[in-house]
Amino acid sequence: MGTALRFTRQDGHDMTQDELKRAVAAAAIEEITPLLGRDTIIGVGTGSTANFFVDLLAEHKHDFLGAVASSEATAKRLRDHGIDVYELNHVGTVPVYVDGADEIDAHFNMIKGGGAALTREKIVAACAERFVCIADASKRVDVLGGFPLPIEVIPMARSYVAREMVKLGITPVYRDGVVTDNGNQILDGYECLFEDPRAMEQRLNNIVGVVTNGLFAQRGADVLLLGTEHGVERHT
Ligand code: ABF
Repeated sequence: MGTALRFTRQDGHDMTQDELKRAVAAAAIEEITPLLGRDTIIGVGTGSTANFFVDLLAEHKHDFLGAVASSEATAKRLRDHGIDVYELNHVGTVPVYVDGADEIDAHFNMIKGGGAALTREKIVAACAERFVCIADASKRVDVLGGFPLPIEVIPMARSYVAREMVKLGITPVYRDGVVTDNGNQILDGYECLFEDPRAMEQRLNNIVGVVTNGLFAQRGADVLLLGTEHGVERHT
């Protein structure tokens, strides 16, 4: 069910994508505020939408203990704001993980990893009691696959994984020059729509040499805060 929260631009102009991202980030702050406390450690994602969230979160930094980050870039941004960053192994579970997506469907399955942080994103998501996805309306799709599917691979397995992707009907393209925070490489999968993302996520996981694929279906989002020109819609 969706409910529209506040916020429309009054001057008659269409909102920019950045304004939509900032709006959903602000809505995410409202969403997590009841969870904040002296001992609370929250999970924080990666990307430009997550960056807006981090910047707004900084205004509340005295209301919670710290954060677990899904990338080195986010860890740095958090620290630059004076927010303590904890290692996930020392934390266990987090009550909430807030992150963006490249695409999200009506069942809250997502494609993530355009920023190459998919593995750590999937790990933090797995340890989160609640996943809050923040996205502007351009990310909402009927079927996943318009955005190329990122797959993190062990470098020596890159060609093998690429051949296995072709067998599954996915066209692989090596993201040249990108090294993930884990020292691995990225193949982007084109020309395939994912009618059954959960099954495909499993199939891709079974390819030797795949570290993580960017389908987030087995553990999708629990809440979607979607920025539209009419306001932020909250979907659960
Ligand atoms: C992360 O940031 C990724 O999973 C996804 O690739 C990306 C979305 O980026 P942005 O918020 O910049 O559109 O959430």
